[in-house]
Amino acid sequence: MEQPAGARDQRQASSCFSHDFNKLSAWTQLEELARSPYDLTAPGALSPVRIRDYRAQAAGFDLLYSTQRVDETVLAALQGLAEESGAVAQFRRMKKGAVLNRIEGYASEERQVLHTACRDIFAPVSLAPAASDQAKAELEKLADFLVALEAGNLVNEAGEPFTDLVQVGIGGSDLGPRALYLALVACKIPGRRVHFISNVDPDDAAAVLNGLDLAKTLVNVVSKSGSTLETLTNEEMVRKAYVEAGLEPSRHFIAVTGKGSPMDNPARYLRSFYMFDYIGGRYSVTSMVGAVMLGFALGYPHLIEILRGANAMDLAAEEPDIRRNPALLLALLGIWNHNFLGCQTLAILPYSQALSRFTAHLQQCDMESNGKSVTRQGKALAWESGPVIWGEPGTNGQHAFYQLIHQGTAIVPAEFIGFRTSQHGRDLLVEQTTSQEKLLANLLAQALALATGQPEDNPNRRFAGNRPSAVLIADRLTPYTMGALLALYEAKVVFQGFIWNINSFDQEGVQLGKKLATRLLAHYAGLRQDSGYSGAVADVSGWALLEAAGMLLPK
Ligand code: G6Q
Repeated sequence: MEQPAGARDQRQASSCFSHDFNKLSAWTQLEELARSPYDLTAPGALSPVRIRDYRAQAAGFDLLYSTQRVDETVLAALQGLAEESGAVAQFRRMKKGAVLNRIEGYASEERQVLHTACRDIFAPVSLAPAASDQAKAELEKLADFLVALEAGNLVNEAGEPFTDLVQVGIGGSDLGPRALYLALVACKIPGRRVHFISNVDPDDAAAVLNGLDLAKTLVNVVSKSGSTLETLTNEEMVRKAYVEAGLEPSRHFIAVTGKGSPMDNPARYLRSFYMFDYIGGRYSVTSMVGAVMLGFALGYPHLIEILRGANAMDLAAEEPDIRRNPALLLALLGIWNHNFLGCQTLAILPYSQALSRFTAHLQQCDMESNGKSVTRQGKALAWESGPVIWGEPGTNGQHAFYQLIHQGTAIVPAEFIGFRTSQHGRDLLVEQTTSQEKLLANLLAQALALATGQPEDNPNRRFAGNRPSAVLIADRLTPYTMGALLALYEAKVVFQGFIWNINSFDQEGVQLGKKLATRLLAHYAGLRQDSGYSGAVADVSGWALLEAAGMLLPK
C-alpha cells in the first residue's frame, strides 16, 4: 500500500515520546489534588465569573467547563501534564506524517496517521504535502463525478438521473459517514436519498433493498481493506438484486478502497475512489470513505464546508494553551475524571436529534482507539486507558437513563452538545418559549443539576451533586460546525492516547473473534460440501453451537 514519501524518515522521530504516565510529575500533583477536588455544591461555587471564564473557544464552538471539578490549581497541573507528555508536539508530528501507528520492538502496523491531511488542503502549503496532494486528487475526481451526475451526463440505462445511493460498509466505513449524513440531512439536495447497509445480518440488506428503485440507485461499496467479510457479502447480495432486476452492476456500483486491495478493480465499478493506508478506518470520515456519499447527498460545496470546519479545529488543536484548545482541554478533563477521580464511563449526550448516531461513531472512535492495555513500547499499562463511551440524544435520554447519572452509585461524567438555533428553523411558541429554547433549557438544567445537586431530608430525593459535565455549544449544526465537532473529538481521542502513551491507531483487539468466526464458517462450509448438510447456521442454537464451542475453546 502507498505511503507518501518521507514515511521512513519519520519513523525514527516517532519513537521520541515514550513515558510512564504515572511517573510524570503532573501525575503526582494531580493525584494529590484529586484528594479534595473542587466542590461544585458549595455556596457560590458556580459564580458568574467562573461560568464566564471557564470557556474555551474554537472553530465556532464554545466549550463550557465551569461544571467540572477543577480550579486554577488543577487547570495549571493539567497544563503541565499536556506539556510534560508533549501532547501538542506529538499532534503536530502526527500532522506532519510521523509513523505513530506502531509498537516499538514488536510487529505492528508501522503507519503514518494522516487523516488531518484530508482537510489540510486549504493552506498554500500543507503540513503533509504528499498526503494532501493525494486527498486533493481524489476530491477532484469526486467533483468531476458529481458534476457529471448533476449535469445529467451520467445517468442510468434508461437515461434517468440517480436519486438514491446505498452505502455498503461497516465499522469505520459506516459509523462516521452515517452519523454525518444523519446530522446534515437538513442540507441535502432535494430528491436525493442515502441508505446504509452494514450488518451481515441478511435482514439489514433486505430491509434496505425492499422498496428501492434499483434502476435509479448507486451503490457505494466502501472497504479500505477490500476484504471485510460483511461488506463483501453484502456487496454480493446487492449485486444479485441488480442482476435479478436485469441491471448491469458495473453501471451502478462505486468502489472506495485502498490502492491494490482486492476491491481495486475499476472494471467492476462505475467509478473507483481511493483512501490510503495512513488513514485509519475510524478516522476516515473526511476521506473518500465519507466524501463520496456526502458529496452525492449534500453537494460538493457542503462537503468542502465540512472539510473547512474540520481543518479549523485541527489548527486550533495545535494551540499549546489548554484554555484556547477545546480538544486538548476536553481530553485533559476526561483524564482528570477517569484517572484521578475514578470515573469509569463517559456519557456523550447531544441535545440535537440530528446527532442521533454521533455518539455511536464516537464510541468506535474512542473505544477502538484507546481501549488498549500496553504502552507504545509494549509494556503492560500501570494506569487506566480509555473509558467506556455511551449516550443518546437529549431530551430523550432524560426519560430513560438519567436517573442513574443523577442518583446512581457510579459517577458518570457527561459531555453535552447543543446548538443555539435549530437546523430547519421550523419552531413554535408554546407557553412563551420555543421548542429550541426548551431543548437548550433542559441541557443547561441537566449540567447545573448534576453539578450543584440538591440537599433534601428525604434521602430518596437527595441529589449529591459534584457530578462533572462539560457543554459544547455552537450557533447551528451546519456542515462547517459538523466538521469542526468531528475533528474536535478525533483530536481529543488522539491527545488522550498520547498522554496515556498508547497506540490509538491500531485495533488488534478485534482480530481474535474474527479469526474464530472464520474457522467456524470454514467448518460449516466443509459440512455443506461433504454431506449436503444445510442446517449449519439454522441449527446454531442446537448441536452446532455445542460443536462450535468444542472446536474453538481451548481443551
Ligand atoms: C476502524 C477499524 C474498523 C474498520 C472496519 C471496516 O478503524 O479498522 O472498524 O473500519 O473493520 O474495514 P474496511 O474498511 O477495511 O472494510
